[in-house]
Amino acid sequence: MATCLCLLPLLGGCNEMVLFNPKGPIGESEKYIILIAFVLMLIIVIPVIVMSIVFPLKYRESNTKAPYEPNWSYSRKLEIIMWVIPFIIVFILSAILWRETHRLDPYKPLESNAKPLNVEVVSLDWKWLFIYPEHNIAVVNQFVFPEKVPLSFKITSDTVMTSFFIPQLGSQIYAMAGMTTRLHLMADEQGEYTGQNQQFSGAGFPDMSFNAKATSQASFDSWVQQVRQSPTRLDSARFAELRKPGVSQSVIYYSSIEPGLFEHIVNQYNPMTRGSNVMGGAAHSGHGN
Ligand SMILES: [Cu+2]
Repeated sequence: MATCLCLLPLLGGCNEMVLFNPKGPIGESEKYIILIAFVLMLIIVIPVIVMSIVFPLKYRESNTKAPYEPNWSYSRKLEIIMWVIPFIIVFILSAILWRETHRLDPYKPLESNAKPLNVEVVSLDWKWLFIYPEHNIAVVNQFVFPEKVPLSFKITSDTVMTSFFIPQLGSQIYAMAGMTTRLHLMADEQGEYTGQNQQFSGAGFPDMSFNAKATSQASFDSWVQQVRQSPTRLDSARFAELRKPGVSQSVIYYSSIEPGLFEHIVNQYNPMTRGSNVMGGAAHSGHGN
């Protein structure tokens, strides 16, 4: 219990308590879970702290006024308190966690009247690639999206296992080679939020963060047009270059992408589909597979 208390301020990261400043419905619900678990645990923690100070003081050898009962061994009343209260707390915590875990299932689409934005995320050494399949564009280390629109992520890794996390939007999820994980988030307001890798992945790990920018729908549309002006197309040769280990100091825009790129990245790790050759032979020269 004491450990939980000590860790609580750390949950928000180094400087700001970002988990307590959520900007979307998922993050908001998760803040509520942290707080209610914290308060429920205080029901045990506070009396224990008080008793561990009061008991030694009151029953010290020099205090002759305190009752001295060397043969005392059992109290039904105390046993009931010591078992029933923790039982009730564990029961309430379990019920809340059961309900919220299912309600906040990262694979479950969010309820909204707005049409979701599909985003494919690829974790690389040591940068994040964001593919917007509906817009046929891709961006490295920057994730721009409209506010109040549900985000439907498909996430994979083209390197070791990493963890995709935008703390102010909530719910981190692992990115794994050869697999696709899903995540659904939404931002309730415009703003710039930090996105990061939460799982150590080698030398460039500290630089593996990105800017997640929630804008108005109009700003998003003009941003898409801006990305389309980029002279660079993400074809298989460029992707082979991009996936080489290294930190990307700047944001990279790709005006168009090789069709089926995300599926190809996932499938290259699957022995059954590795030969399917979605992108053509050129890609494989860069993969070493
Ligand atoms: Cu390949």
